[in-house]
Amino acid sequence: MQSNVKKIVVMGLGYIGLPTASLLATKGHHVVGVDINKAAVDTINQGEIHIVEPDLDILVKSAVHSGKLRASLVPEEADIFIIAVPTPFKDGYTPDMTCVEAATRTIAPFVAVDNMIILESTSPVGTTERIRDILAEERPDLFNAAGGKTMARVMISHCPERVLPGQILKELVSNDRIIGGIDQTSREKTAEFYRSFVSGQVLVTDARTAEMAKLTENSFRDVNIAFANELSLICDRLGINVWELIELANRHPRVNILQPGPGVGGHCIAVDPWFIVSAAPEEAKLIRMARQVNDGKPHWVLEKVKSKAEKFKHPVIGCLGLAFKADIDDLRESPALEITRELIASGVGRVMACEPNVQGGFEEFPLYEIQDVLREADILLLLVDHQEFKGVDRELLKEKVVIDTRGVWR
Ligand code: SAJ
Repeated sequence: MQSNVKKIVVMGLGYIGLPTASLLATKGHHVVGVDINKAAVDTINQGEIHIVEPDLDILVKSAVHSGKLRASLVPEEADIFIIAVPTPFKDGYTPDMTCVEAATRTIAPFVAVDNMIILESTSPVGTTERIRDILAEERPDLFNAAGGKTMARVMISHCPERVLPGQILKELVSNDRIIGGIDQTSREKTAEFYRSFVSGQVLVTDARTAEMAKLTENSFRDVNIAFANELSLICDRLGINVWELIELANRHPRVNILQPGPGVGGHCIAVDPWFIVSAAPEEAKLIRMARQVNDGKPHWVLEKVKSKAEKFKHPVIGCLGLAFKADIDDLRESPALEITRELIASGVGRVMACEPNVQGGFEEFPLYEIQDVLREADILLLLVDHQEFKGVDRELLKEKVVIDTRGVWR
């Protein structure tokens, strides 16, 4: 085996782990992707994918067919272990680290001296140190005690994933990366590994700063979206078009306001700020408030629809879009889905939902074609700025009550 070709185990084959594993395999490394989901493992071993992301199918197919990538339910010995498992929150908005801890304990028997362990999952501050402590507990032979300090004989770093769903393959290579090591060797050697496949800059720091940097990036976005969402409520009260307002204000050279919407969805921005709030509840006032503003927006939209529906005897409400953002099929934490479900449950009228990126329907409700919704609905509720909705003939909207939460039809 060439010295720069490594054996790599990737723990977790989701939106981050699978693209990463496939990319590394196409760079010539021998990659074993590990997941607890047998159906996902079988699908990948057939060269197919269980998630939707542009061009990922081609990459996975080529990685699997080259023999460099295979999926498995169990890890094995390797040079590098990458952990890319979910880090959700539990009741009370505290981080649920079960998957990271389980992945660490699962790889522990296979780790050898001089191996590299990399945590990519977005994690609360202190998680990389926690991985070190779990390993020290499971495998004391991987650590030296010197001068009262425990020195790891393995490299452990945090390299937070930063890719945008919908652009994962491009951003996996082009984004700058932050490497936070538990010691100098960890950060330098891990940075060297990332520089071998990343074209962006690779910046090094300590593990806690790297963890906080990732949480900060997503909180920055959440706070700024909350500002836009709060403006949309204020403008509604004052009879001002918020989209025109933002466009005008953004012509100032130092102003860059984001876009209001029906709320913030996805598994990242709606989750990660809570990791900061839970670690520093006294101080993180603005970050908590932003979460509350964004989480309150679906309810505001719901009330808006209900008040418009009052003037109809048997209102038909068309919900356009269910995904958490434009041109994807991802429904996780989606405010559009939440609003649609609550509208149905409220019994305020007949709801016709349309989601062009999802095939078939849902257990609780059917999906309709856009033409049928446009024809039959009294109230059109635009929830996601999908391409399919942007081109709708404005003439068809004239007879309808339109609630456009994304400013697509203004
Ligand atoms: N949204 C708005 N208004 C905006 C921008 C977004 O309402 O102006 C909404 C979207 O509709 C969506 C939510 O925010 O519901 C989040 O969408 P997004 O496109 O901003 O971000 P994500 O969650 O798809 O990906 C984010 C990215 N982080 C940043 O941009 C700082 C990505 O780079 C991260 O890798 C990802 O989180 C992650 O995995 O943490």
